[in-house]
Amino acid sequence: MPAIVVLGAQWGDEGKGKATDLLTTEDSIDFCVRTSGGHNAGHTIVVDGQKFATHLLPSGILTTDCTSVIANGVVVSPEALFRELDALLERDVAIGRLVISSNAHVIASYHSTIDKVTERFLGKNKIGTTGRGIGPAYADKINRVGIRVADLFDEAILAEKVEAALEVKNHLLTKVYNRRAISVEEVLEDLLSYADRMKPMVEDTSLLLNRALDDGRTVLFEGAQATMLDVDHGTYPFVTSSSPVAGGVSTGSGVGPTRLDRVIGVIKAYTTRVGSGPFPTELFDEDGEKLWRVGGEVGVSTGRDRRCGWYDAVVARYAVRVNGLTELFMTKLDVLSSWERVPVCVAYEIDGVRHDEMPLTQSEFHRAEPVYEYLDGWADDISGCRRFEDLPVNAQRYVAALEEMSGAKFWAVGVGPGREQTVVVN
Ligand code: 2SA
Ligand code: GDP
Ligand code: MG
Repeated sequence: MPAIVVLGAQWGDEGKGKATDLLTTEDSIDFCVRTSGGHNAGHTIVVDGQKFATHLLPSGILTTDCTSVIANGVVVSPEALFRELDALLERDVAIGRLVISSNAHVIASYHSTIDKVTERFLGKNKIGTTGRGIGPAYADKINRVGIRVADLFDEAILAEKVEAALEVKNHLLTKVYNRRAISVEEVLEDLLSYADRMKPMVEDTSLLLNRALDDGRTVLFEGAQATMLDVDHGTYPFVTSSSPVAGGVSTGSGVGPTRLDRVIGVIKAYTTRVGSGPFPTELFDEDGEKLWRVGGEVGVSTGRDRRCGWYDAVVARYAVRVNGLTELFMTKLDVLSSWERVPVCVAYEIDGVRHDEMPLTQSEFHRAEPVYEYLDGWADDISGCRRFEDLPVNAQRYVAALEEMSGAKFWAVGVGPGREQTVVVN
């Protein structure tokens, strides 16, 4: 299977890093590609008990014979890029080759300033962004005042673009937000300081990846954020500013949709969400506290607590549909050990009407009440299980029931954070 997509089927932090890492080690992946988002992502990988977190870098960076690609759909903060690379090098980890698209957009310091200022201005209506400048950088891209990686290597063009980008921003910052203006010279100096180190990494990544596929190489597209955070298909406006769905892989990489062979959705055995926005199965009781505690549900990039709730099969079916998922990878089944009965949301009730699919409008979704089915739980610790048959019968039934409700086959189930703590289902 030459082109594989791994993406988030819920609100992020499903364990995409682990799924990618597993594929990278098992199937000898030649290229590991990020196609959307930026250093707002936080992917955790545990190898031989050692914990790694990647943010902007593809998880494949930890596999030496895999080329990691930051494709055109990503927004790149050069500062965050080198901070992350240097942190890995300081740990003496052997890393693979890194290639960056010349068309990827750049996050400059003013993007994160504007991100934070806007959130503060919104007050209780804030999105709960990661404050990394993601939204403002994508807004500039769409407004056609963005800076691309290629611009870093032409000082005159860069100066022109930074000046144009800051014209309106400085007006807003000084006149509306009561902040000091950002200096063009300071931004230029900062961006140019990364140019020499970045230049050898820059290529036409669409050409690179299409040629790789022509040659029968295996390419893994690693998702960041998730379906329900997608700017089109997610819980708008409580979303990120990119397209983490399968469609975004093509626009974000310049690899056409007909070339994608497997589209794997990563999904937790329950649900979590960071930031604001609707979340029908969210728990505010001791079950929610227990999921948070046992699951260790804290953001990898910002350290924010994740909101926790039960599995939502309506969200799962939606993710299967909008991404055309060929299979699902369920993580964190081990976290559910010890509940007598595990509720699973099979539909919503909105204004007294049952909805088996996502409602038409966001206002209805805000009012959605979960309709639960209760599945029998299991008490045994399953983190040592390595074959599906080794799981307690009720855990096997839980997986089978979720498979049936969600509308896609489970390829594998995670029973712990470690690379080896995985049970292949079929
Ligand atoms: P942004 O910063 O503009 O992308 O924020 C917009 C919304 O997208 C959500 N978002 C995320 N949700 C879960 N995980 C994310 N990454 C980190 C991680 C989270 C962290 O993987 O652990 O460390 O806090 C992520 N990135 C963006 C965000 O919460 C907003 O709802
Ligand atoms: P990502 O953003 O989708 O890559 O996910 P994160 O790394 O932000 O969050 C997933 C968390 O779950 C990480 O701490 C992983 O180590 C952990 N994890 C992944 N799979 C499993 C699993 O099957 N069981 C347990 N207990 N933890 C897991
Ligand atoms: Mg994450």
